[in-house]
Amino acid sequence: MKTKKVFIEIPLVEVPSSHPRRESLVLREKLVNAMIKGIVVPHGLIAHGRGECFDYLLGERTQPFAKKAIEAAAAALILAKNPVISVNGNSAALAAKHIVELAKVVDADIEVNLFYRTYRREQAIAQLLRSFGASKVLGVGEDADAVIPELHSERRRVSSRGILRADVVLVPLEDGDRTQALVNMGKLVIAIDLNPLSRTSMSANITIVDNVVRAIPLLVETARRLIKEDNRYLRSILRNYDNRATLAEAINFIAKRLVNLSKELSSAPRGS
Ligand code: PTJ
Repeated sequence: MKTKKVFIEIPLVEVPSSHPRRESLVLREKLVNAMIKGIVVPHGLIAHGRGECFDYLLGERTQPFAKKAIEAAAAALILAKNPVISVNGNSAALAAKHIVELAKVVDADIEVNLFYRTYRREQAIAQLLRSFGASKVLGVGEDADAVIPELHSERRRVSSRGILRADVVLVPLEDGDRTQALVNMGKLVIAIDLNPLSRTSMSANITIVDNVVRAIPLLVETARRLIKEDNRYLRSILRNYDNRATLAEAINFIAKRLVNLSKELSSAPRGS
């Protein structure tokens, strides 16, 4: 991929502890810092802004439909023969520590897979994951030796030891094309996407409509709990899971929340 070097002056700010939107601003700073380190691309900041908007609509909480999807996702990852967690710039910047933890709990491989792929970014992301204890990171350099059929973006390049042979793939912050291509290859795809209307959300087998910063730690906790259960119970969780119903619940939640908020506003006394 051709690259362009630019000089951008980025003011570094300390988010005040009293700021009412502190958590959200801290996440922005994390992403900007990760961009300075070459982990996140500028396009990733735009993607985050889209996510922020949906997170606002979801009340910035893990809602019951997301908890249900997290339970199904944990069951699928535990039951999988070759589970792989696909990592891009944004998910590494926001959740590297918990991605490594999850990989250990469910015995999954971690693979770097980038839309805007450069060797330098692959290495920076792998290095970050290693700093949190990842012993093996696939998809870096020559290791991305295979290709996903039907795909034209850089996301098509995968490891034959990882995503190519995986039966279950977790894709936090993904694009719709690759999700569909992975599903077409017969893999069970788990997506984490704040937008229940995105093509990724619609194409995945299990969609966790939540922020990766909340969903991945909860996935770790849920996997730790479910790993003690027998396979029959785990398979029954998967059998009873309906992704279309989950997405419908998420959309319904947003719709109802907006109606309720507008009712509250119109019934409040003027000037309040
Ligand atoms: O690191 P790279 O090169 O692989 O590039 C990654 C980006 C994110 C730039 C690339 O995948 C991209 O362009 O993504 P999109 O198509 O903008 O999609 C991002 C989706 O993730 C949107 O549907 C957002 O709502 C959602 N999203 C953004 N931030 C979060 C999120 N979902 C969960 N948690 C978030 N923090």
